[in-house]
Amino acid sequence: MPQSRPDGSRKAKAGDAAAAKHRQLDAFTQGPESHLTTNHGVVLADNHNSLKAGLRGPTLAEDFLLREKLSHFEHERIVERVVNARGAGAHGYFELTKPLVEYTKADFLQEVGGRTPVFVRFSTTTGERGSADTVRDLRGFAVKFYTREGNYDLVGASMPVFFIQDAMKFPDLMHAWKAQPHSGMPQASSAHDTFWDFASLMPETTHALMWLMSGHALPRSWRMMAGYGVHTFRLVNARGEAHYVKFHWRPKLGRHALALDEAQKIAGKDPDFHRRDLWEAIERGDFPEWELGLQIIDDAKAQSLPFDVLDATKLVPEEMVPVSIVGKLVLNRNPENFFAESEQVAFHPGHLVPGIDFSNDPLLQGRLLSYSGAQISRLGGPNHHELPINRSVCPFHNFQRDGTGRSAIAKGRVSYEPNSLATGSEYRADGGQQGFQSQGEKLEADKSRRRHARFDDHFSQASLFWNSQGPAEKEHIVSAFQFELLRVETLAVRQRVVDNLAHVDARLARKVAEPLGIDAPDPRAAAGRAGFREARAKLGLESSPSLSLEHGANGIQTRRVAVLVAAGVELGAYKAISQALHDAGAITRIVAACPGVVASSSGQQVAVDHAVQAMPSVMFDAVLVPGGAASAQAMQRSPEALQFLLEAYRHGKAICLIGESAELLKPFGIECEGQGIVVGRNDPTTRAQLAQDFIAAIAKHRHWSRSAEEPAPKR
Ligand code: HDE
Repeated sequence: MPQSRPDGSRKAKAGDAAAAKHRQLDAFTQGPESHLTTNHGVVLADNHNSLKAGLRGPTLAEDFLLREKLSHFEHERIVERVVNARGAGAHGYFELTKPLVEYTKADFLQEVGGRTPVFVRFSTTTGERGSADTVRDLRGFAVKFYTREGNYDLVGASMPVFFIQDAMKFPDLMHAWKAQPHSGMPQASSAHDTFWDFASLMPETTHALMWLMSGHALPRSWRMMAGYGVHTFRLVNARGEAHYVKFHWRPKLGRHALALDEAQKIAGKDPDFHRRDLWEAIERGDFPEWELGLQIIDDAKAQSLPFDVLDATKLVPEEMVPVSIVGKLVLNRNPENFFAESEQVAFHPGHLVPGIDFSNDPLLQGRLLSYSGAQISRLGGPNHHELPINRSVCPFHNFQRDGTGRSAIAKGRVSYEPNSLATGSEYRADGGQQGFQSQGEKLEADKSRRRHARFDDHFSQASLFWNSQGPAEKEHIVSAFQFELLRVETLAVRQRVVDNLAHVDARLARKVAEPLGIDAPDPRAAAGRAGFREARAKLGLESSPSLSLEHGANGIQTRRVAVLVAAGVELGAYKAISQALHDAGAITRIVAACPGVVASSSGQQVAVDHAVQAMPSVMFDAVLVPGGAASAQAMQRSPEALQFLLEAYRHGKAICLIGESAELLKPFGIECEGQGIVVGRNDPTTRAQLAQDFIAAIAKHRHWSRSAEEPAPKR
């Protein structure tokens, strides 16, 4: 494997920088060759037969070729991440659209149009490496910026708040959330006793629980998921002035959720749903994009907020501090190798560059102490910064030395500082202006293991979140709590959860409690338990619209539309609508009972993209059923086709029924007009309108107002 030389330069123009990481990685890539060798370059004469004593005799211990191959195989797994094990990543760039000179001296945030190469890894939090993508979970959204001043990692998440306030509780939270230690179950799920036992005894989790029980925890795609820095960080400008900052990633395609039933079915049909979606979008050239938004908060503003900006269980409502858009993130290149890149990438909230600093958030402070250890046990030693995916694009130099996996060959006899025998340079720059400067802060305090009283409010923002949800979102949250708590066997745990919820909203708590076989929620019982705090901040806000997924409209770009056909399908209207869908950026796929071709009503051969069984409705965002008497009749007789349609209906998807196919849902008592169902005739004069109506229905993403009950045939 060739050794790379860091080819990024501190002097390179900002616009050139995006290519620097690609060039660096390319120096390490290895394509297939015409012959095989050992790991030491010796050509293999035979890669099929081990060395044996005679044709039928035992294998000889001297077979070093077999030994090398088996030994490498035995060791080719590494420890998975203790959390966020399940994930995948992609390369891209960050481009600044608004200069931030006033707030930060970070080089990559100075020049508008400047591009910085990035690697982004998305993950679930709790599941193991082989678990499914679409489970209900908080997701990781980790961005490594390869800046000219070194690597900067923004190791964020898909929700703006976390479950706990202090790092001391993180191992407990994760132990309670992950599989139970005695049985190793359940996988990638919060729906079990230990999670809710812990959560119910820690009322500070309540706000994050509301997010976890909402559609925010079931993203349709990573490309349609927001990201947040979660903690409050600090930007520091060249004059040494600091502002608090909150980071937001806003997906260009909007934020969209799956239905719970759909997410669960996808987990079985295609556990790789999210990573496949990202991979395929990038391969198609539909490069996912997010805006970077900042909430910049000066000290006085921070003091005036009715909560503490150092508390990671709180967000800063946009009504209090607006989000200003300063850049965009584009992912445009899939990794060459999953293991070398997505698995070996090593993030750390302490990877900072001059101009960005952390805050005293006690959860973030704990993270600073944690990530290196995880990387060392995962990647086998202290030299993981030398792995190609982790290398900075600017040179690195210090006198650290040796250790497992060291690949740099440091020249000379000096590995200490100060010294006069290396270059003769004076490395001491005490108090100098170069390099990373920790933000000065006057601290005079007694050591203590207590929390500030401003951390005591556990419910006001949970109520704000609840009040900001639309009716369908509220139903989602209620049924999510019910689903999870019905799986909790210990009734006392169920009771504690609803008692806590009574401090969020009395109706929410009552609704959740209905099927649980417990007493009515009792806020006073919650108030009597350890961990409960009386404090409740006055937010002065009834609701905050941006907390709802219904907030903001987006087009139908990259939405997957199934075109359900059978022999005798009428193509006229279909062709016009399909063209309109493509023009709006959607992707259509012909789905039929069997692979191959289907003959249309005019005898045309229609190529089938997928058989119904291989590509169920949960793989699509909408369904179009063209007309044709024979086609509609065939579907009426096909349980698979009807199941496809009914499932799409139940998951709230836009459905367009043309001509005779308009009859398909009627036997199930489904009103075939409105609520995302568009019905039209096979009539050339109405096709354009039909297409527009269907597009508008898809753009709404889901029509949650439909009954969630399983439609059944009506007699
Ligand atoms: Fe992490 N976290 N975390 N975390 N975290 C890890 O680092 C940890 C926290 C997050 O794609 C680990 O390399 C502690 C909050 C992401 O590779 C580990 C605490 C948030 C990723 C670790 C937190 C995160 C990790 C596991 C509380 C949202 C995956 C292996 C003090 C902002 C990054 C590893 C990737 C990974 C520790 C809290 C996000 C064990 C101790 C809050 C996205 O070091």
